[in-house]
Amino acid sequence: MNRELRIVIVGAGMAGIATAYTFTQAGFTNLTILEKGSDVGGVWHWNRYPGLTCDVPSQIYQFSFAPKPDWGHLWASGTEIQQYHRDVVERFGLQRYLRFDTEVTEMRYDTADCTWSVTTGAGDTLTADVVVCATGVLHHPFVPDVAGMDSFQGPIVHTASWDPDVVTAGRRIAVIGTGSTGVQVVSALQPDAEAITHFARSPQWILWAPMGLRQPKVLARMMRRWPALHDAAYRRLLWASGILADIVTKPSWRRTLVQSYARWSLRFQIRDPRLRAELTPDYQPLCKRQVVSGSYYRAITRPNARLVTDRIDAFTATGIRTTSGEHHDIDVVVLATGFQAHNYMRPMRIVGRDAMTLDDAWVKGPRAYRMTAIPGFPNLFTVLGPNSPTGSIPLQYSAELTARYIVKWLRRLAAGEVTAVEVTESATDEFNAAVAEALGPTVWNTGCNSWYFTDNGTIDLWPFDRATLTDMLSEPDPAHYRTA
Ligand code: NA7
Repeated sequence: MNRELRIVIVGAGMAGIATAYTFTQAGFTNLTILEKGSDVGGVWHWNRYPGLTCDVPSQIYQFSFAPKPDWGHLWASGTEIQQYHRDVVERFGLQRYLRFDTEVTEMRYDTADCTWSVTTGAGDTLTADVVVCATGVLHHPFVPDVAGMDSFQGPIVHTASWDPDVVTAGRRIAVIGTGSTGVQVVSALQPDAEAITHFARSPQWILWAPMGLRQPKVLARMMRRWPALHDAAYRRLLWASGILADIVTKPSWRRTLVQSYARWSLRFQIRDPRLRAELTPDYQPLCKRQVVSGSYYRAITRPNARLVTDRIDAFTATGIRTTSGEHHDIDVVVLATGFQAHNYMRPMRIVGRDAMTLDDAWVKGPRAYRMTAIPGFPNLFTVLGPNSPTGSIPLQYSAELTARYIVKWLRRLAAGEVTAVEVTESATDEFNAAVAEALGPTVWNTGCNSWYFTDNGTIDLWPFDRATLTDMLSEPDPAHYRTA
């Protein structure tokens, strides 16, 4: 290498860890990872609500370079996943690059030097040759603006900023939101609540799965003893995940079968026709991010639980009033109302070439080239950026692949072959046109609203299969980049 690149990675969540590992393995060790939280893990650091469980099986929700044979459950809890991230960071010596409690507020590109000035909330400025934004997708909690919220006298807690001091046992709890989080939190809080009211503006399809199943200890012993077996199991699961990508991206009998299973999950578990009608969505299964649970339908039929499908009109001092005029007396409100999923690295101010801001570049919604490069922003990459496969392909796979792709540019920059690299507008347009076309037949486009949609009505997902993902990110195409 002719020069040592100064690299800043923003974010120490799953994408940031995958990137840091990949870069250090490739010999790029002049790294600083800036993390606004006090720990690694990203979404698994911020989310600590009761019942938090990953809806992807643990043996596939892990880094390929750090297989964990002994997950406690087939679907791991948030706590166990968070510990896994800490362990990986320690095992690969990544702590030395980390700066916690450091929020990036601004990044500014200097065209003359081909460097980025990265400013933190504390007012420090770092100079970087390359910046990687690994800032996550489900990051900024969405808090609805409901009339009278300020007047409510009890605690209101968002699941993504859970307050462990909030007492829920023996209380009358309201849970607002029916996504994966709402379903998990209702299931977890119902047994000890005096009463739990689930406000369901739009019911979701819920696939039954035994989410509480422990991973057999013998499996861990076998995989520890024969790593090749573990490796084979991982690759088999990766292959199996391809079936999911196929199901969601192309109409087929396989999609119909899974959708029938979702309908069956409801019919089989909810016998009361009135409740079943209330729990039946008016869109196709799999259209929204699919909710998976083995306990929700049981919880919502308990005597202390109630489903409310009337719209919320307002909060009062003592509860919630719905549009039918009914008042629900409530002690604690849990907002399981999701995230502003398309903010990515904002609200940080990013100023690229020719004083272009990211807000200007994304005025019509977030867009990038192959999830990772943005025209106007040289020497800046995203890992799990716009159009990441949050609905189909394992995110660790995608993050590692993207990091390896970026390494190809790091090598050329370090060798002095180029000092600046920027994706072209035309390559980005071409990629986005292909994405838009491929999104047509996906199940996400069959008539529901979900966090997959941007404010501009586009779907922020990856509509291709894993082979296409791998192919697109195997080697940078020089024709798609402008270099200096
Ligand atoms: P989601 O899936 O975005 O769900 C948010 C829920 O909150 C959804 O049911 C919304 O109803 C509901 N919501 C939002 N605002 C309101 C108001 N004002 N009134 C009533 N209901 C409201 O977030 P999650 O945290 O559950 O899951 C996010 C992802 O994390 C999940 O997909 C997995 O990938 C892991 P709506 O459907 O808009 O009518």
